Amino acid sequence: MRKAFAAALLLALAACGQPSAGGAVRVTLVQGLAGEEFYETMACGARAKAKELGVELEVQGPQKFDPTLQTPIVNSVVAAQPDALLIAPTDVKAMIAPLTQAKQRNIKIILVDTVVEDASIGLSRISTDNVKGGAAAAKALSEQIGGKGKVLVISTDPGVSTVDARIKGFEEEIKAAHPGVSSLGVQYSHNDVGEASKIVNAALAKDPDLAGVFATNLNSATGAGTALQQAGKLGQVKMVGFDAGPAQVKQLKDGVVQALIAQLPGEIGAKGVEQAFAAVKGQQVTAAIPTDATIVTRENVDTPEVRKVLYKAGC
Ligand code: T6T
Repeated sequence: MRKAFAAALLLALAACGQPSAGGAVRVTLVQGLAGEEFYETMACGARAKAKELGVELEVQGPQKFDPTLQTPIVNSVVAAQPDALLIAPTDVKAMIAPLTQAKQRNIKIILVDTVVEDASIGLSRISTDNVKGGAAAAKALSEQIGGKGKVLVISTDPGVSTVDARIKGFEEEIKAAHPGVSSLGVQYSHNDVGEASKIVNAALAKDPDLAGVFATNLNSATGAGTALQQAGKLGQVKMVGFDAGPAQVKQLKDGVVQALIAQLPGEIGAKGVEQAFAAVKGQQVTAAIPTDATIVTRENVDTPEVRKVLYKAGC
């Protein structure tokens, strides 16, 4: 009996994790997707700020942008009990339950980039104004196609707050101010480059007069651009993509894509650490922090201000 009690106690202690040796604030960043340039740039910003504040930062992420892969990561982070969790939730609904567990264990949660539908989760939410970004993409694409023609939107999955907001902004802007542009609607690539290419190939077969494509994130843009290039449609079909990783910048310079909407993932990560630190120290946190976006074109891509906002594969 006594032995069983002692074993249970040991297990419970292990689940509580180890406090930092030096008493530093312990923060874990759970990315939406490991190794992807948007989230790697975010991690770089978070690491730099953590160093400045003396925060112990761990970074983890799933191999796919998928709540079934992100949930076990969150569960193991909760078991290790850091002081704060910065997370880009991969689904507005599916990530509520694991994050509620984290909240119940008194881990301070800061949402970076994406959010969940439960407004009580996330002491601070830091992200681009994605509706505005989607509207900017619509304006840029309409301008590229001379204000008329069919356009297609390629996104990842429904239920991802950021890309859903970009679609909303795009569709609203087209309806409100671009009467000659007709939207063929949204198709979902599950954030897979190959799937995004297939969607564009099928769209070109069905609508050979397709005039434009809006790709709502990195992988959608990479796949869509590759398909347009391989189909020999450069110049005929114009494209605007969200995000500005090395592959997107190359596509821009090669004339595959006409404009990119670059976010500030490094700043999102840095601000996330700042907010986490404040929350743990009982200082004031800011509920919502919007970060800027920049329209990148072939004309401005090599200017010093724009070079600063392009994403990196590592720090
Ligand atoms: O666009 C970013 C991010 O904002 C979005 O939530 C998911 O996709 C990216 O990581 C880029 O692939």
